[in-house]
Amino acid sequence: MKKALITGVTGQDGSYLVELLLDKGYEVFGIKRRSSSFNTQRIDHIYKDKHLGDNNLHLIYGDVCDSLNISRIISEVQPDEIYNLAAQSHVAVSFETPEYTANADALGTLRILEAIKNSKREIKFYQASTSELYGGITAESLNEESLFTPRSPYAVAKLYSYWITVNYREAYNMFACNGILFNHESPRRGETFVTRKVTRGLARIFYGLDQNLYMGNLDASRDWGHAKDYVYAMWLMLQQEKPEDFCISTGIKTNIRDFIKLAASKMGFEIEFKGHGLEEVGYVSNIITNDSKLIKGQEIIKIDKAYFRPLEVNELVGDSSKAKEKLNWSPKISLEQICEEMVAQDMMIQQKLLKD
Ligand code: NAP
Ligand code: F7E
Repeated sequence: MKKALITGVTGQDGSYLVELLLDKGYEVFGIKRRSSSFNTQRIDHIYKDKHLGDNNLHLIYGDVCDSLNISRIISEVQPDEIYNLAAQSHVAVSFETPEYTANADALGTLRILEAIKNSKREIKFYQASTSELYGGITAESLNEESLFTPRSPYAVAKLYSYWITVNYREAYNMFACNGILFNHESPRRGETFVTRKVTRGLARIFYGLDQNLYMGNLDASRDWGHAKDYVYAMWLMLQQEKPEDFCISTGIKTNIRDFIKLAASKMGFEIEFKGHGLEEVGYVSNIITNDSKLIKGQEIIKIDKAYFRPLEVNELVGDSSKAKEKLNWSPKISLEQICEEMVAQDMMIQQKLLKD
């Protein structure tokens, strides 16, 4: 039985990766942070109480900012594969907490690579690199050869991790890969990332729990895929003959305004936008469903400059030809399906809150 160690196991991607690896017969060890409140909601459905029966998922307390802890876990677990997903992953938050972001997102990776090197074992390593590395580049589609021009403390920290992964691969002949993943979403996405903020926020307005949803830059565009498809690409990268870096994306870009319209349509109403800049509003232009508290003409989307970033990445769209050719990977789940799944879950959660 292969052993995998996942940092960031309590996050969106960690939870899907655990499901995939257990399904493939792995014994999985997940590093979770000590927290004063429960932080395992995304994996509670998988994690069984050890006292209740067999269990191939083990959770260990740890933090990528603590090198002694990371070295001890790696030497005790002796994994075949390590997936480094732990990060302060919010771009806007990285402007507020740049030092912590660098510690976790840059030095965290170094700590793991050093522990692998010192273990003298052949451990395959996956690094969660990101399309944010491209930052300011405007290109039709970005691939493994495109320039990196990071535009946030998050992206700069991830740039260090990208290169230190390449460096350990070349210097110490380690099996270490970067997955340069474009945005990927799901019902398990954190509530402050834009897609989930929209599906959750519109569901609350739909049921009359909130009146408005305040947003930032609606002109930005992203290339959104499903987290489930993307964790499969992570696993594929570590099953290759030789370690390489891969871009993972859908090749389709959508702007924030259009995602809002799509989410509304999945709830049974339509939104139009009027006005410009901070004065722009999104209003209910048509209501198809009978179940909502919405009123035609109601102005529900407003702009708050607090959600603008000191530097924006205006658009990102990827080219995954290499992954298609070498990994035989392509995305299976469309943005329509992702949005539908997210909307269904958020409507259910908000409706339940209303009843409680
Ligand atoms: P996420 O939901 O924010 O999960 C991040 C995980 O990292 C959480 O489990 C979090 O623990 C953990 N973590 C944070 N700081 C830590 C620390 N110091 N030590 C140990 N664990 C720590 O992120 P995600 O969307 O699953 O993304 C997974 C990885 O891929 C991240 O590295 C992210 O930067 C990268 N990435 C994401 C995307 C995307 O679109 N989702 C695209 C490209 C790259 P808590 O639960 O305790 O907070
Ligand atoms: O923003 C704009 C915002 O926070 C997307 C992380 O997983 O993907 C993610 O980073 C866009 C940006 O994701 C709001 O300005 C407008 O242009 O959902 P996001 P992100 O910054 O692209 C990459 C690949 C990662 O690696 C990261 O870890 O949406 N936007 N209004 C807004 N964004 C937020 N969050 N909130 C708003 O109100």
